[in-house]
Amino acid sequence: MSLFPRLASPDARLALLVDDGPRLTPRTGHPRSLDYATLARAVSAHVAQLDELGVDPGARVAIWAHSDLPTLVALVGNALAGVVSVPLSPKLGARELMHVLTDAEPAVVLASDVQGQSTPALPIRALETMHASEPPPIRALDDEPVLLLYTSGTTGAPKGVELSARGIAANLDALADAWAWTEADDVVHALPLFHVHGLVLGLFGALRMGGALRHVSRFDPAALGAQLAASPRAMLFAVPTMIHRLIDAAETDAAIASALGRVRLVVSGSAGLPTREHRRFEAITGRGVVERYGLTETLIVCGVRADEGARPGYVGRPLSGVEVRLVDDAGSVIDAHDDTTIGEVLVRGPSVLGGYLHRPDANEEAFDAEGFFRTGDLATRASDGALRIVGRKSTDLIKCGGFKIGAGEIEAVLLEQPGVREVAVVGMPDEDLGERIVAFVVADPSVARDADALIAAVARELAVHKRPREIRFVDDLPRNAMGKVQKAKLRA
Ligand code: MLC
Ligand code: AMP
Repeated sequence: MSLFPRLASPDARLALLVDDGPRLTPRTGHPRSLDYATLARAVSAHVAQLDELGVDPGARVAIWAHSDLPTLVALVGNALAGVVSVPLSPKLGARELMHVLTDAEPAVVLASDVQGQSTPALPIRALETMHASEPPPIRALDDEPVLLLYTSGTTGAPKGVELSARGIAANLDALADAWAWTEADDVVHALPLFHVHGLVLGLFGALRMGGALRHVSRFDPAALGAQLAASPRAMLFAVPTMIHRLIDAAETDAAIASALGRVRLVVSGSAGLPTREHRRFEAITGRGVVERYGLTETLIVCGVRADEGARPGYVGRPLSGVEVRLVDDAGSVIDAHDDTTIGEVLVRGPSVLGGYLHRPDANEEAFDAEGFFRTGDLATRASDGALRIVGRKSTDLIKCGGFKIGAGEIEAVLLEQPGVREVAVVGMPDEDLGERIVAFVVADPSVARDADALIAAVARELAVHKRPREIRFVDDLPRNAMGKVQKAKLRA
C-alpha cells in the first residue's frame, strides 16, 4: 500500500483547499482548491518536473514551505516519488538556512515563489503543467526517508531528523484508530508546513485517510472559524497558543464559538494545554479538547482517544505500536502507575527516527542500550497508562507558541552582538505562548543598550519565531560555585 492510497484511484472529492484569510491577498492565477483527480494530475506533473531536473529517489529536495497549493502538491509528490523533502521555514534566518543547506546538501531548492526567496530556488511547476495524464507513482511503503526535518537541541545548531514513509504511515494509522479518523473527516489547520504537526498530521494525515485538508495559510481565528463552519465534519489541529487565541476570539464572536462547538474533534498538541484553557474552551463552546503528545523524532507517542472525550492534564495512553517507558534518574524502569512518580519518557516504535543526520555523538546520547529514544520530557503515569507531562529535563529547551527552541542557539547569536558580554536565555511562563523567550544580558557599559537590535539579530540569523520577546539588561548573572549560570533563579 502506498502512503496516499486514494491517489491511486482519484475521484472528484475535495483533497486540498488553501484559505488565505482576510489579511492576505490571494495569489492570482492559481486555483484555491484541488479535488483528488486534479491533485493526482498535479502530483504527476511535479514528479515529471523532478525527472526533468534529474532528481532521483533518495535525493534530497529543499522546499520553501509556503502555505500554498503548489507547495502542498510538491510535498506530496516528493513523498510519492521517494524524494526526501527538506521543508524550509519561509522566515528562516541567514545562519540557520546556511546550516540546513550545508547539512542536508539538497540536490535542488524549490519554491512556489522564486522571487521572494533569499537563496536561488527553482519554481514548482506542478499546477501549470498538470495537463499531464500519467498517473502519479504508486510507491509501496518502505523504510527509506521521505522527510528531513530540523529540530532544536539544547546547544548547537538544529539537528536533522529523517522520517520514513513506513514510520509516518504507521503513526497516522495509529492516530486513525485513536480518533476514529476516516475519509469523512476534513482536517482544518493553520499550522506551518515545516514541522511534524502541520505537515505530517495535517497534510499527510488528511490525504492518507482520503479526506480533505482545509489549510488556513496564516493563523487567523475568523478564517479558521469559517473553514470549520464550511466543513461537514471537521477535525481541528492546533497548538495551545492557537486554542488560547481562538477562545479569546470566540468570547466576542458568536460565529467562531458556534463553529468550534460543531467540530467533530478538536486536538491540541506540540505543547501542553493548561487546564484553565480546557475549562475556558468548554465554557465557550460546550465541548472539550483532546490532547496528544509527540516529538519530531518520534512522531506522536500518546493521545487521548476520541471516545474518551476531553481529559484535561493528560496526553492519553501510548498509541498502538508505540512502546513507552518511564525511567528514573539512574535509568531504571519505573513500573508505577500511580499518577505521582515522575520519570523521563522513553519511546521505541516504528515511527521513531533511526538517528540524527551526521550526528553520531547526538545519537549516542539519544538512545539507550535497548534502542529506546530519550525524549527529555518528564511524566507521570495513571492506572490506565495515560501520561501526564509535568516538565522537561533541560531548562535549555523552550517551547514558544509550539515551536521548540534551544537556549544555546539564541545565546550564541546574542554573544556575537556588539557590547554583549554575557547572556542567558530562558523560557518564562506566558499565558499566550506557553513560554516566552527572555534573554538576560550583561552589557558592556561603554556600548549603548539596544534591546530591539538584539531581538532583530536573532530574527535575522535564526528565525523570527526564535527571537527573544524581551531583553533584560542585568549587572551579572547568578552562578553556582562551579561558575554555571543558575537558570532556575532567572526564571523565578
Ligand atoms: C516580529 N516580526 C518580526 C520581528 N518581530 N520580523 C522580523 N524581525 C523581527 N524582529 C513579525 C513576524 O515576521 C510576523 O510577521 C509577526 O511578527 C509575528 O510573528 P510570530 O512571532 O511568529 O507570531 P506569533 O503571534 O508569536 O505566532 C503565534 C503562532 C505561532 C501560534 C501563530 O507560534 C505558530 O505558528 N506556532 C505553531 C508552531 C508549530 O507548528 N509547532 C509544531 C512543532 S512539531 P507576519 O508577517 O507573519 O505578520 C511538534 C511535535 C508535535 O511539536 O507534538 O506536534
Ligand atoms: P518538537 O521537537 O518541536 O517536535 O517538540 C517536541 C516537544 O513538544 C516534546 O518533547 C514535548 O516537550 C512537547 N510536547 C508536544 N506535545 C505536547 C503535549 N501535548 N503536552 C506537553 N508537551 C508537549
